[in-house]
Amino acid sequence: MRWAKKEAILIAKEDDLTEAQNLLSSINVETINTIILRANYIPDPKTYVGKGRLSDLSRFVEEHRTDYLTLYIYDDLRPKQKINLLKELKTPVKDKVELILEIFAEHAGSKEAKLQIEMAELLHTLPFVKEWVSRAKLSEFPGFMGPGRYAADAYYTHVKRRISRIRRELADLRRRREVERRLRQRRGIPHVAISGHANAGKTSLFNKITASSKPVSQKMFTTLTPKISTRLINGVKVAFVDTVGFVRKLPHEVIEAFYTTLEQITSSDLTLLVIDASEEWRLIREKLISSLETLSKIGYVGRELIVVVNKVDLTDDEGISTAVKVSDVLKDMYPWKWKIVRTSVLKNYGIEWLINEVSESLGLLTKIPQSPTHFEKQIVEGR
Ligand SMILES: Nc1nc2c(ncn2[C@@H]2O[C@H](COP(=O)(O)OP(=O)(O)O)[C@@H](O)[C@H]2O)c(=O)[nH]1
Ligand SMILES: [Mg+2]
Repeated sequence: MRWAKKEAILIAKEDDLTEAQNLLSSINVETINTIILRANYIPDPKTYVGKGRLSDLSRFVEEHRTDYLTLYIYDDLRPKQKINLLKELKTPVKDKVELILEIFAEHAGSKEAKLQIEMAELLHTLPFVKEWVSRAKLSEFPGFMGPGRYAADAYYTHVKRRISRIRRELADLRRRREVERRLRQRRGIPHVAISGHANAGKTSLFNKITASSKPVSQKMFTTLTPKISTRLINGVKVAFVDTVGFVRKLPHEVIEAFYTTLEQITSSDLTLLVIDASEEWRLIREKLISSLETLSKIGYVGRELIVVVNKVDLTDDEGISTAVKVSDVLKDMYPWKWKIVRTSVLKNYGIEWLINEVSESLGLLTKIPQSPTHFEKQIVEGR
């Protein structure tokens, strides 16, 4: 079976552009057209983009139409705006919340996380469905969005029922979760979670460590593959988990789903926090601090943390100055044991050191002594 490549038209404010692009490429969506809005752009209340832009867009969609073309607007959309866009463009339209949920869905390991995401999706859809129902009643929608008011009504009822069903299932699952966690611990495979913001290099590192090469162009297939894989370290099987990326300014509707998706970190024996050393320090610092706050919020406490300073091939000092600054932040903010390892996944630099440190942290070996100067430069430790 062949899977067609998903294509996107992206609309984002300039401040959010890089983040939006990173998120899209992390789910293998190819952006074929990007519209950048001023940071202080005030959306058109009817169509978000405004009349002129909409007719340009409409022409573009007409010329590039496939079943896999989606318009992503990296912002909040009101029901009215979304419906008008759908009506005019006749191609799927997704807003920021929907994009983020699409990414969570790829990483959701447990049934609980999957349900939590579906629930967030449904709750987010509800206002759109309501708008659709009321327009169908005015018979404003004879064609595109379904056969009319009965279909719209039925769908609305279906969504409401599904939401209450999920609520009950989630309550059930929560009760069983503790039991499952204890079982998993008894099974005895240590779990290492790979965390960090989008584009830091988590998936690359995961692939490198577990030597799994994921198909990048087959979106459906990657989605079905659990992002967990094992590797033998000193004869012991260790599971690595590629977790969902942290996102700045997370919309409140998705926070619960986000935390549940991150339970792979909460239940891990060790977490790696990957950061991109090629970014500006201001940005690295902001992301590092918010990551440490997220880790503590989801209950990753009392455990060791390995910060992986990645992409050092793009720095002119092999990431040393970044590692030093990172260690200052950790001294202030991370009250438990931590280490910093500098890597370049791309150039295969530092990976063996990292494995060695993981192994030591999990208690799988006593540390191989290295010459002190060499060692000090390579790995910084605290507490
Ligand atoms: N220069 C450089 N690029 C890297 C390195 N590690 C990852 N990348 C690139 O960074 C981008 C994001 O990597 P990815 O693993 O998808 O990041 P994720 O979003 O954290 O999973 C990709 O284009 C990778 O090829 C590295 O060490 N050096
Ligand atoms: Mg990734």
